[in-house]
Order: sequence, then C-alpha cells, then structure tokens
Amino acid sequence: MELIIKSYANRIGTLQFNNEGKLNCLSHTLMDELMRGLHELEQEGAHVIVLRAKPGVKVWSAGHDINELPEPRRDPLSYGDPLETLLRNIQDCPVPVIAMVEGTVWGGACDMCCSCDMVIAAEGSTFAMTPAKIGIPYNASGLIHFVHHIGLNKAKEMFFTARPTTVHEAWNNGFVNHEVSKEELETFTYDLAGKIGKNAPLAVRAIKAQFRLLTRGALIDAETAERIQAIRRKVYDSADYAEGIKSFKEKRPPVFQGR
Ligand code: YXS
Repeated sequence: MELIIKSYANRIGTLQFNNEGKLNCLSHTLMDELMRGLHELEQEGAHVIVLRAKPGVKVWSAGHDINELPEPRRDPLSYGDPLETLLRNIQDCPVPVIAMVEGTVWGGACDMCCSCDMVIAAEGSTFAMTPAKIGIPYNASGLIHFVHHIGLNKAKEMFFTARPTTVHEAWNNGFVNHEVSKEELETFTYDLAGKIGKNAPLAVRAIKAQFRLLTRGALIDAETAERIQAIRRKVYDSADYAEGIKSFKEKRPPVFQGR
C-alpha cells in the first residue's frame, strides 16, 4: 500500500493517509487501500482501528477526488461508488473505528468521519460539506447520516451553506466526541482506543452491530425512493453539475445558472 500506512500494536490498528501532495483526497486508489487496511487489521486481531493523517497536516482530507467524479449525466454518488462503498465498509467494520482529526476536513471525508464510530478532533479543525458548491445533489444515505449525527437544522445549514464548521460547533452538535489540544490529540485518542481494546471483543462487536442495525434510518416506501432518485437525477444531469466540476479544475469560482 502506498497511499495508506498501516500499523498495529496492542490490539489497536492504525490507518494513516499518506498523500499530502493531493491533500489526502479520497481517490479510488486511496479508498481501496483504506478498505483493504480495515479488513486486514480486523483479521490481524485489532479490537479497534484509528483513521488518521500525518501529524501536523493542514488538510486532513480534501474529500472525494474531484478529478475522479463521473462526467455529468452519471450519478456521482451511486450505491456502488467507491466512496459509498468505503463508508459502508467503515460502518460494517466489526470493530470500532475512530477518526483522529486535525486540520480541515472536506466533503466525502466529513461523511467518512460520520461513518466512524467516534471522532476525536484537535482544536482548530473544521468540517465542511461542499456538494452544493460543486453542484452535487448528495444522496439519501449520506443526508440521513448527518441528520442522525447533528440534527435536521444543523445538517441543513452545513449542506446549504457549505461553510466549514468549527470543531467547537461540531462538538456542540454531537458530530465530534472530543475536542482536544493538538499536543494531546494522539495520547488522548490512543488512551481511549486502549480502553476499548481492553474490553470484551465479542461484546464490543455485538454492540457495534446492534447500533448499526438500529440506526439504519427510517424505512421509506418504493415510491419515495423513486422520487428521491428523480430529484437527484435532475441535478447530476444539469449544466450546473458540469460547471461545478469544470470551475474547480479551472481554479475559478463556479457560475451556476440554476439549470
Ligand atoms: O493544482 P494542483 O495539481 O496542485 O492540485 C491542487 C488541487 O487541485 C488539489 N485538490 C484536489 N484534487 C482533487 N480532489 C479534491 N477534492 C482536491 N482538493 C484539492 O490539491 C492541490 C492543492 O490544492 P489547493 O491549491 O486548492 O490547496 P489550498 O491549500 O489552497 O486549498 C485547500 C482546500 C482543501 C481548501 C482546497 O483544495 C479545496 O477547497 N479543495 C476542495 C475541497 C472540497 O470541496 N472537497 C469535496 C470534494 S467532492 C466530495 O467530497 C463529495 C462528492 S461531496 O461534494 O458530495 O461532498
């Protein structure tokens, strides 16, 4: 693995992003390595896994690799998209996964934190959901994640404004378990991971599995699911989605026309 550094000690696995040059953006390769790392660490006997970036990063992860977003007219966040598959892999990982965050977190990387079982973030961290800046309709499972974690109004504000949420707001919203100083981030996180690692692994796994089943979101009927898909298709078929990606690549502000 090149874009992820995997390590294991005392029942705690660690997966560290290793692509600062591209701001640890979630490329298909990096996400494949993350999923492989989760599986391997669980097989090696990890009782808990920490996701992290290198100490001192300014950008923890810049989110989905925009260069790998599908061209317009294709769903950018379909069920089989590597990002969606990664999020489910984290949620379904039999052992708890902790996001240890410093720096800024963007787009799909925020949803990745949401999919983890806990988030411990250093002072000065921020979290921004930016699909509306790029012209992406997001998707039902992702939106439900945020409603569950931070409540409907805060989730709407995060998505509609696309502004970075401070770690203190995120802690207040329940998105972050602990806000700690940069100096104590690593010690605090691994102490907490150690507490989990010492508990009965079968019980911890069973409790995580029950949380996963109990929080799968409200059941929706087939017609509602189809209506959601129709609403989303109008957006990823739009000229605005094409403009969102094009403007990012041309390093200029997007000019959205509402069509
Ligand atoms: O020009 P070079 O080749 O040096 O590359 C630049 C950026 O193009 C690149 N880069 C990215 N490449 C692909 N995907 C990305 N998400 C991405 N972000 C950055 O990294 C190099 C350095 O970027 P630069 O010059 O902008 O650095 P900066 O320090 O001035 O600004 C850092 C950021 C993170 C504030 C800025 O790069 C930024 O705003 N990036 C986009 C963050 C974002 O909106 N991510 C969401 C991606 S879409 C997604 O996750 C979901 C699909 S959704 O949108 O639905 O949530």
